[in-house]
Amino acid sequence: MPHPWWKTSVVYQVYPRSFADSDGDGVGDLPGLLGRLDHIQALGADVVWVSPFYPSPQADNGYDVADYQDVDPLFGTLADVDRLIAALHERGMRLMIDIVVNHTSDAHPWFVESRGSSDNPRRDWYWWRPPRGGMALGDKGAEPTDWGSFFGGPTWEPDPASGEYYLHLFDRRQPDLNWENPQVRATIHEMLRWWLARGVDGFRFDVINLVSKTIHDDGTGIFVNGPRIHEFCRGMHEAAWGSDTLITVGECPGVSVEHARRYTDPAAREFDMVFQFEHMHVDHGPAGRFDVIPLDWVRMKQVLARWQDGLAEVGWNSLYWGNHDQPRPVSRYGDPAAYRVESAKALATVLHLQRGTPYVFQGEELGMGNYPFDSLDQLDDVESRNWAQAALAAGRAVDEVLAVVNARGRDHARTPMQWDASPQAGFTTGTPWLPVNPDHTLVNAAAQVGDPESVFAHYQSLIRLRRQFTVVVDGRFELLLPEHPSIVAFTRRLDDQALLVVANLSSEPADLHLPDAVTTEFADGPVLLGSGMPPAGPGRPAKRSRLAPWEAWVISRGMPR
Ligand code: TEU
Repeated sequence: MPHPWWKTSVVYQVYPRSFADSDGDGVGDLPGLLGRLDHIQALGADVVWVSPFYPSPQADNGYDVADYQDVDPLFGTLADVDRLIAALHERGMRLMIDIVVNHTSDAHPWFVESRGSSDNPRRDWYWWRPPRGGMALGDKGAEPTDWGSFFGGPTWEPDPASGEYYLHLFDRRQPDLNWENPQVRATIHEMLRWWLARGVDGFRFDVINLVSKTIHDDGTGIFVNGPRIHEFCRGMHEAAWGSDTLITVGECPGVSVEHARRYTDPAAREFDMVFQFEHMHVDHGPAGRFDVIPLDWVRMKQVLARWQDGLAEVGWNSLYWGNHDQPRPVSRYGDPAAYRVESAKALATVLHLQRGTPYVFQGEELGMGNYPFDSLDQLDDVESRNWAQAALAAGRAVDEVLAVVNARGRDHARTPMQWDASPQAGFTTGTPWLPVNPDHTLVNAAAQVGDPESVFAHYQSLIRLRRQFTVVVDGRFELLLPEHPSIVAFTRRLDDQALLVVANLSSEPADLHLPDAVTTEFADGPVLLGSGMPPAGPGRPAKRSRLAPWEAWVISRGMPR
């Protein structure tokens, strides 16, 4: 059975506000993206995922949609989307758009009507509830449930006009849609068909596993992987794209391997893959994102191996270290100060040679790092601002709060793309909405494209390996050295082909003791790709007993040369 096309794909994520600004207003836009497709094509990615560009008050930078079938003038026009689709298709590339339907913006006409009056036909398009237990609106504990918003505070916003609360799992300007209402589901299906008719090739579904909710009068209920979630996801698949082969990924906070098998089992006809978060939470303490704990690679390897094994027979993994919601990988997991290039390459090798579809977030292919925020006023992200405010109100010192946000904030991913060393990094001729990272004079595309030693070139090589060797796409994953504190080593096997991948994810040298059988098997195998290796290292890599900081390589066996 031939692969669906997306199984050999590599997806490049574009955050339109920060990618390329064509009109000098300091905010990226679609014509800017159109002008930079060569970069993405040269990298080797064949799918472009564009974060939301729809009309929006930008309370959450577009993840608060006020019209699903148009483009915010900030980003351009529908004609620009059509041009983008045509240009990508001419290049043999595809477009994946971001579908945010767990919630809308509070400026969306649906919500304006729903809020308008309790007997408005759209009232039931959202979750309205009276205060609990006969209490008065706004009383402490009167919220219909005790749920906490992802962005801090309660999930219920009081509406004095109607004396009721409405639900928002994220910001209060992002009211949740009521998917129990069949009209809501039918309207979303229609909207997806409308975009498909326009030529888009796939969808990224924002927090899609939160759309099935139960809310009981006693204040209990659930919203993660709710009781009708598979019915809703399958219903959407059947109604919107049926058996057309799109690329679809469901963002699913709180999803387990077991759940993911159900969401991504082709027979279930829901999604091709999901974004899971377990590997993103290895350095999160019990209080979540802003509860900073040290990274433990042994725990990280356990998570990665569990997902590789868990979806080996059924389903499919997405592979990512970063996106617009995460700090920059080289700063979070690497060593941008002493080993930026080596650590960026080693992290990429470990990710791209696993089984699944890799996602490259804009700038990751250049080794872009976190921005050195030196004041809380510089923050834009609603989640970080809310958390900082609450932390200060709880008496935490400004410096401490700044240090935490500098470790975990989402704004790091959202600083402008670094195209060259010019004052605004070639991103804009105006004043960027977020400051350009001062390291752009060193870390930029112009300095890397064409340089065989660059991080960019390393990503090109990894993507070429995926295209060249089916073992990279389909090979079974087997973790080696699970207890080693810094070395990530694994094999991939498919029929008589095999790869050995070894990386020392530390700024300290590390002793390597591979199982004898593995050493023997790969002793004479050619190095398909290596980085951070000491010049003319002593002997064949697989026989080596010591790895340099951030040294990484992949050796093959039984591959046609
Ligand atoms: O993100 C959902 C999500 O998981 C993150 O918001 C995360 O939970 C949060 O940062 C907690 O630390 C999606 C989008 O990717 C994100 O940009 C949006 O802000 C969010 O949904 C709401 O639409």
